[in-house]
Amino acid sequence: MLFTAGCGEYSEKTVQPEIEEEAKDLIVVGFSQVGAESDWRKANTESMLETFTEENGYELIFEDAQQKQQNQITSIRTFIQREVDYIVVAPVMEDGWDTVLTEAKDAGIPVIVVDRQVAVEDKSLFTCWVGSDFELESRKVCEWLRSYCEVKEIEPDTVGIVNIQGTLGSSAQLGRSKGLREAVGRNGWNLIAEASGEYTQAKGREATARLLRQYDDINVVYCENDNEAFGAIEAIEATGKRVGNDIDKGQIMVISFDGVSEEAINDAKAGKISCIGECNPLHGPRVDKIIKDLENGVTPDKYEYVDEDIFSAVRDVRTVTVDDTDYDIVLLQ
Ligand code: GYE
Repeated sequence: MLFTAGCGEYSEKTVQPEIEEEAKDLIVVGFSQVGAESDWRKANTESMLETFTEENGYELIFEDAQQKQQNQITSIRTFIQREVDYIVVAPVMEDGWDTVLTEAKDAGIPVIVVDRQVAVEDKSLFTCWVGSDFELESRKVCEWLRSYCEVKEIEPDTVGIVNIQGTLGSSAQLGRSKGLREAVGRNGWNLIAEASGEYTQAKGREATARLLRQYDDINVVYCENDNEAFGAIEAIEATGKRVGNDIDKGQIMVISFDGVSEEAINDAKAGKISCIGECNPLHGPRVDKIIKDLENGVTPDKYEYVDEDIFSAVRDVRTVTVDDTDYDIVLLQ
């Protein structure tokens, strides 16, 4: 650089500094992702990778935690050492963040939490959160089941549910299990058993198969995501039973969450998944907007909930009402 200074014939002289300037201006984001356990997660990762590109003014350091919180803590410490501009974390579970987030705060690095939440007493340990209302998703789906049973004149005490839970201690699991338990209490259904399928197809299949061997009065398998539902369907069909809505005629109904993959939507169209509570994974642009706001001195909302639908191919229920709000079912054809 010094060498070329003043030598007009070197075109690098004018080009070079601009490139360096640009490189310096990139906003460095360290993102700790949960893993690659589900279709939802893959879509979420894609949304983040598509958004945080150099073209959009970012340098992204992406770390996959393989569903282990300890890996996330290690990644966050590395981000702090590397003095990133922002830390973005999709936390595996809610508890256990106080120490590492205090370290980030002491280093003066803003932390944006995405998807699941962190349960920290001191809310100043993170800048803001954006994601889904998992309990609301569950309440909508449970209200769909209540309406369906009402229309079909299925007695509440004949409804026997097993809950294939997500990763225990994650917000998505806590919210979806809470919504179900409350609906069970309110409606007089039977919650026969709960077991985690860790949001994967393989574990969902295993857990469902085990419960089907143990109990013979299961007629609803409530899966806390679609991938577990794929596994549940395989497990049910392997016993020779039929998957479907007609639980008063011996079929086993599968209910789930996400509605992200074509496979899930096709299963719903085919009547194999009766109802899906949508969970929106496209958080890249939302986090981008938050960072832009922060860069411009605008304080983002502490909690930002995204709007979500409810999908079904069953034509008997058209709307569900939760907390005085009506949600039209997106009827799949
Ligand atoms: O529903 C599931 C994923 O936290 C919302 O995690 C997310 C959940 C999603 O593995 O498929």
